[in-house]
Amino acid sequence: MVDVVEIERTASRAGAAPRKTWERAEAEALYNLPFADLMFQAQGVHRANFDPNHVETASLLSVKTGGCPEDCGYCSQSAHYDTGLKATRLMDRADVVAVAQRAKDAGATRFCMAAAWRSPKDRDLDQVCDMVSAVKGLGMETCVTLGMLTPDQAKRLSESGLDFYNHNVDTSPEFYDKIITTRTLQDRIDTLAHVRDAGIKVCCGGIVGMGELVDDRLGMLMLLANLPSHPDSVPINLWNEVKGVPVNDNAERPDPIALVRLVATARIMMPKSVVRLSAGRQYMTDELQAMCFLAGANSIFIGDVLLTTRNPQRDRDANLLDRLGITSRLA
Ligand code: SAM
Ligand code: DTB
Ligand code: SF4
Repeated sequence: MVDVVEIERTASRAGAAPRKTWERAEAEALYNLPFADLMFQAQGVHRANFDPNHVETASLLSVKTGGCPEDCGYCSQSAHYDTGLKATRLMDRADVVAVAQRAKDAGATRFCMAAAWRSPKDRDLDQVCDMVSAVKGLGMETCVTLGMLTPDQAKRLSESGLDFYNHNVDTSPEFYDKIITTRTLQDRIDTLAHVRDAGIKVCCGGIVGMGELVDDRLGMLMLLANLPSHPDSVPINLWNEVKGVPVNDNAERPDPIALVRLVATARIMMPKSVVRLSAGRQYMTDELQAMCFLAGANSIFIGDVLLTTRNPQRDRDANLLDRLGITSRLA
């Protein structure tokens, strides 16, 4: 079991005091408000902080796929499970830049490069830094997710011009050990502190639909909202089904209304964070996605694949945003 108090203490040592320490009862009370009242509050907070008719569009590329030594029970890329995925080496910079250019042409403003590592080797990090500089040169925002970082590695990424680092808490402190055993939640909190200290913006969220309770989903939001500063981006992933991983045994897709409630609660608890409706949108109806945007979600991944799993087709996304009068680079 993870010691939440110790995590909060470490988090406080690492930076400024939390903006507001959310108590469980407060988060629960928000989440359980009558639906119309919850949506009204979330809309108020959203409109006070963002253009309610704009959604950010990001694109993902797996620059190093599979063969990962971690045992994250949801992931197609873990070497612990037989998912049928072929491991690859780190891509060449020129190939990455070509994909980024195509993503930009297709309407993406941010390009996120992911590697299936526990943590990068210094030689690999040099190559990723080169990729970051080159993609920035295209005029796109950059994000990478490479696993755990040392303070020095975070500094080097910052010097390469990196805008965001994605590193998720994934789930609640109470559920964490049922999903991952090879690295602790505290390891992740430490990496987030190194990223923040290096002046890189933090992208941090998690996954729902892995068999967790509503209490765990709220515990995850509390963990995020009680970090020393709110993550700049909060990806909320719906577990994208992968054959051969342990999560299959307990996975249950959340009730759609529960998902909207969660997004609205995230919006209220982290008013200025961009909330990204991340993996799993292909399971959602247009109406459910529209409700999530009303609840305060204001970013999506575009492109037919995420890292190794499916995402809605570009035309479906463009058509949905168009019907909602939402501006993005997709239009
Ligand atoms: N290896 C790095 C790490 O885990 O820190 C970076 C890549 S990893 C794929 C990034 C995040 O993607 C994970 O933390 C998890 O939240 C999310 N993710 C991975 N597989 C997923 C799946 N099948 N469905 C939804 N989200 C997933
Ligand atoms: C995040 O929270 N979601 C993205 C990004 N960070 C790297 C990853 C989603 C991965 C979905 C599973 C896959 O395609 O392999
Ligand atoms: Fe490896 Fe990241 Fe997948 Fe975990 S989520 S197995 S660390 S690639």
